[in-house]
Amino acid sequence: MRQAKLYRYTIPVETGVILRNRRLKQREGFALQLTENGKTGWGEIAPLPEFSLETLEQCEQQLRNWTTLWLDNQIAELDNCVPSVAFGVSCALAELNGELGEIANYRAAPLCYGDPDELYQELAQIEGEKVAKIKVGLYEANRDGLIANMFLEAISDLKLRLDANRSWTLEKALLFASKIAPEHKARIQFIEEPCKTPELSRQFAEQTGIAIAWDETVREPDFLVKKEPNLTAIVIKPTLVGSIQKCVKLIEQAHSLGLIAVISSSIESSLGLTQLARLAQQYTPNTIPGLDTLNLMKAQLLRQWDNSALPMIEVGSESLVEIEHLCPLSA
Ligand code: OSB
Ligand code: MG
Repeated sequence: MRQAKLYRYTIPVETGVILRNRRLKQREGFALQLTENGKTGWGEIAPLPEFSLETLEQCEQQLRNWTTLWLDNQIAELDNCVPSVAFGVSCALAELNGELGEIANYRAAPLCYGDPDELYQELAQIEGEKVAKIKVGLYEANRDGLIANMFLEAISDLKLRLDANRSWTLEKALLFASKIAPEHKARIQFIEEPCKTPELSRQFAEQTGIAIAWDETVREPDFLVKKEPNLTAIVIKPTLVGSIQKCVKLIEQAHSLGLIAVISSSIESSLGLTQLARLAQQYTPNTIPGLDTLNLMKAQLLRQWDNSALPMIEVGSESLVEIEHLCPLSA
């Protein structure tokens, strides 16, 4: 017999500069638990304000509809669901069916929130491939360029990922690039979406020889993975893209074209984040995923992230409330 429980969670969070226009204080979403023949699977459904187009109310409605069909053994399509629902439900199903490997890729590209000293200390502890990510485009392009160049200068085996979230004009992006010493440019693994449009970002890459990656562009309705000059990677944020199956298709297309596919966080709780780390291990084992966001949160949810010391929210806590327990109508 099948059973489903739907929970609603709230976790205090400090998103800082990650969300540019809004400082989230609370991360809110759903956890779905599916049970069948004594096995269970969990999924997290957490649309990200400012990035997701769907609301929590829409998600709840779709989750209830999908679950009702599933309990009744009817074919419940995920393709018609909003991305956060499709991703979370596909995770619960994949766990239930034993299709999501247990091993997680906890290697992180440490995120720099503006203080170079902090990043410097974090990098010193990393063994193996040193990759860091810096958010740029928040302050002076000039300053961003000086800081990036300083890191590349100071740490000779460092590779940098930069992320401008489409904030620069071509002129500002070129100003940034002018501060990077030519011999350091190749160690910028990519800069995500430097300019306000993909076309300007292409021009930036062509003029500077600095590699770029698509993130926002991947989520545009007509997006197709293509090989382009100076494009090294696509960033995949499953909560914003959709089901595991849809993400895997993108990963396979990217790999077949020689592009890196980076699985990345939409600030999920440790429940979704550990599943992203497992997906990364399974489908992009040679790439460091972009999952260094747990520390924005004040607690973990149901699953332990690596060796994090954050307190754990379990079932029964007032931060994780059961809102529905569904059994098949025929039972
Ligand atoms: O722009 O990549 C982004 C998190 C939430 C929303 C948008 C973004 C992010 C991240 C996640 O940067 C961390 C990463 O990708 O390394
Ligand atoms: Mg990005």
